[in-house]
Amino acid sequence: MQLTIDEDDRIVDIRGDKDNPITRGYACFKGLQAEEAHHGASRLLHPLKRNAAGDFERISSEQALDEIAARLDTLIQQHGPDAVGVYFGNGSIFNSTAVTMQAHFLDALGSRSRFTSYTIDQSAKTLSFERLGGWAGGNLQLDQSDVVMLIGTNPLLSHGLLGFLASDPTKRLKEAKARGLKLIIIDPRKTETAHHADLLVQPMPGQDAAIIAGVIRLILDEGWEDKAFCARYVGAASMAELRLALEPFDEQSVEQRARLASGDLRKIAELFARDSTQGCAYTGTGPSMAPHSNLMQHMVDCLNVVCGRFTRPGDQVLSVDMMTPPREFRAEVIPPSRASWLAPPSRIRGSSSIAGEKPTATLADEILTPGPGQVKCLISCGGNLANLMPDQQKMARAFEALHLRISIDPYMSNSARLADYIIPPTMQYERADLPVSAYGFAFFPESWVAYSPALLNPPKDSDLIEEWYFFWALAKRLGKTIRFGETELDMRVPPTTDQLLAMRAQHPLAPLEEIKKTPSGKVFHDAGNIVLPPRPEATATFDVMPEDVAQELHELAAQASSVQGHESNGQQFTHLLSSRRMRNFYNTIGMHLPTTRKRNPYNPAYLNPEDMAAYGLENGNRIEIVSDHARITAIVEADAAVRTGVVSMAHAWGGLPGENVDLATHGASTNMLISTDRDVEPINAMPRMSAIPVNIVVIEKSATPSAITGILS
Ligand SMILES: Nc1nc2c(c(=O)[nH]1)N[C@H]1C(S)=C(S)[C@@H](COP(=O)(O)OP(=O)(O)OC[C@H]3O[C@@H](n4cnc5c(=O)[nH]c(N)nc54)[C@H](O)[C@@H]3O)O[C@H]1N2
Ligand SMILES: Nc1nc2c(c(=O)[nH]1)N[C@H]1C(S)=C(S)[C@@H](COP(=O)(O)OP(=O)(O)OC[C@H]3O[C@@H](n4cnc5c(=O)[nH]c(N)nc54)[C@H](O)[C@@H]3O)O[C@H]1N2
Ligand SMILES: [Mo]
Repeated sequence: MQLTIDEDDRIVDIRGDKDNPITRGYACFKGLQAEEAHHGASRLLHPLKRNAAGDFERISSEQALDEIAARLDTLIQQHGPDAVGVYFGNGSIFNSTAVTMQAHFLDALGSRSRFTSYTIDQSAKTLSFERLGGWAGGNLQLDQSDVVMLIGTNPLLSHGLLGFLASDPTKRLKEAKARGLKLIIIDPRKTETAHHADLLVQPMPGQDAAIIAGVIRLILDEGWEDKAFCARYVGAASMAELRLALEPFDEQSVEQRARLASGDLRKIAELFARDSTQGCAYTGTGPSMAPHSNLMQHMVDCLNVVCGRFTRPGDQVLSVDMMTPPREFRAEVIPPSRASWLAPPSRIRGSSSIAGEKPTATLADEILTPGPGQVKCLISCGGNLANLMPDQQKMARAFEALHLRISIDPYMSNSARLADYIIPPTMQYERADLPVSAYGFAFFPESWVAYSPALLNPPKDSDLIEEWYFFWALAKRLGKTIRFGETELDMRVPPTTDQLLAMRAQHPLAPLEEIKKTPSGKVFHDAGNIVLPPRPEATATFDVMPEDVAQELHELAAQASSVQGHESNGQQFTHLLSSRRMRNFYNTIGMHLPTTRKRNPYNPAYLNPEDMAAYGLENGNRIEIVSDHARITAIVEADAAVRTGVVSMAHAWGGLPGENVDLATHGASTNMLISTDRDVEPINAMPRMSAIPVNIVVIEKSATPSAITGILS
């Protein structure tokens, strides 16, 4: 970004940086709100502590740290280190010093109570990688693809297809289409991205595992798979097991259960496998939040395997993570590790830990369930689980049960409102940073890295700390030593942010001093990565149909849905509620900015006009949405892009459970409708957050919607 800053350290203009090779000057609406985000009246500028009367009063940050450390010390002595839990959410997940420090803080304490937004997002991807195996040759980029299939992701709005269509997505997609790229979209809603599709298929949500199973079956029956790749990297016996398990997923029964038009499945298989040679299928949050998400991801990854959609020896790896040490890219299978299956089961519903993290959907139960490991203190950094956690009612009880609640947040979020201490941090342009990086994953379409310096001083008379400092300063007070990556930190004198960033910059071509030389960031074309042939000893193959996957497919086939309605826990429902995101917010980020809120005062329940008519509804009318768990009131809006039978509605709205907030200015929370006790996936405990069976109860019909349209215009 390019900022114009006045002499009072205030942003007066902000725009995309045309010299940045990744964004090429593109910036989204949310990023352009930085002026209000940094200088607006809703920002918290001092730490707050809840007093005996239950009100917040100011406290200095060092005093707050002293008091919190004393409370933690007692809790750890009484209950052990697992009593201290951290939830690390989206407000902080891209802060490269904080994300590392919080993890090493928990290491230093010896606490296993680590939770992040990842496990309530798309952890199915990790599980599928562990069951099926992965590819050591690096990812195909858009420029290397002649087809792309997007299943339940809307990157032109969400920028959520990381590493692929995240930065400047619309132009990148248009350029690829002009080159001849074919785009297939599977989504119950004709999304912004779907306007560019060559083939759009609009099934009921929650049917993707069956749809892709059917597509693979068709491909195998027609012989459109990559036979040489399958022979070398899967094996004949495994291919036969795969085909056998797919037997129930014939075209007709899949199209019927997903409510697709006859011939849709064949069109997908033809365009993806028969008429194209390179390019993958990708998934997003839609299907990863619907039932059978782990199976769904396995089937999608399996589709890419049987079609051999991977880099080959001699191909260039266009995107390398320039913050992690270099590695070789080889045309080999990374064998299935089953790490999450082998990890000791959690005490909650036998779920596992995923990459060392406990599933976030089990956090409320980890707080409410007595016994060893019970979480008594929750440090929430950049998270807002009072809104974002499915089964919001249970999460509210969990907040109440906690002995100590800390929110590191620049705003009075619903979670911060429940805290004992609120610690507001310095924000984006007040601290130095590097791009997001996680080992082995390239988040950008090219081998790019950039350093962004602290450009603003924090507001005058404020008392703000950097997020990493909170964790370092607590560890120091508790007498613990933090290892930051490979480096043991001096616990007497705090490091500088730049020192920490230098420790994060681990690629020999891109040490921090080198990165700093190019303010818009640098693409390392000389990272020199050509995919190498496999080593002779690398004989691992993809495990396309392990026993548990076959069993899950078998169970899925047995659940052929009735054409009439949707059954859930013994009750019948007419519609399925489908997840989606809103353009101007990032979950609850942006909710505290009055100009953004004025544009979107609430989250509508979008219905197809045919469904609206069937219920006699007009825009602005109120309905009740009833699930097998709870009921919420929502305001309807017609959207022809949504298929019939579906309610498409964003999460992250509404007040706290029991609070009587005005629907027209606060919206409604879909997380009230979701149970985390049942209908959860094994291993990662993902709740049913999309394809939720619901009924619609009209409570206000064709009333004049003037009050509401008034706000909208
Ligand atoms: N503007 C904006 N951008 C965001 C966010 C935001 O809140 N607002 N959130 C950020 C976050 S946290 C994330 S994880 C990413 C997510 O990025 P995406 O995964 O791209 O998220 P969505 O835009 O919600 O797209 C999900 C799509 O799935 C569809 N869908 C719902 N259920 C199903 C289903 O069962 N099957 C299929 N096939 N489709 C289904 C929905 O109609 C929707 O179009 O976006 C990030 N970016
Ligand atoms: N029903 C339903 N539930 C969902 C989802 C869904 O699609 N449907 N999506 C899920 C997904 S994909 C995700 S990722 C989670 C997200 O869940 P969370 O990460 O808990 O939610 P966010 O709203 O992104 O929380 C961001 C918080 O960070 C604060 N913040 C903003 N800037 C900063 C900063 O610079 N520093 C700090 N410390 N804080 C900051 C904001 O004020 C806000 O309170 O929600 C999940 N929950
Ligand atoms: Mo997310």
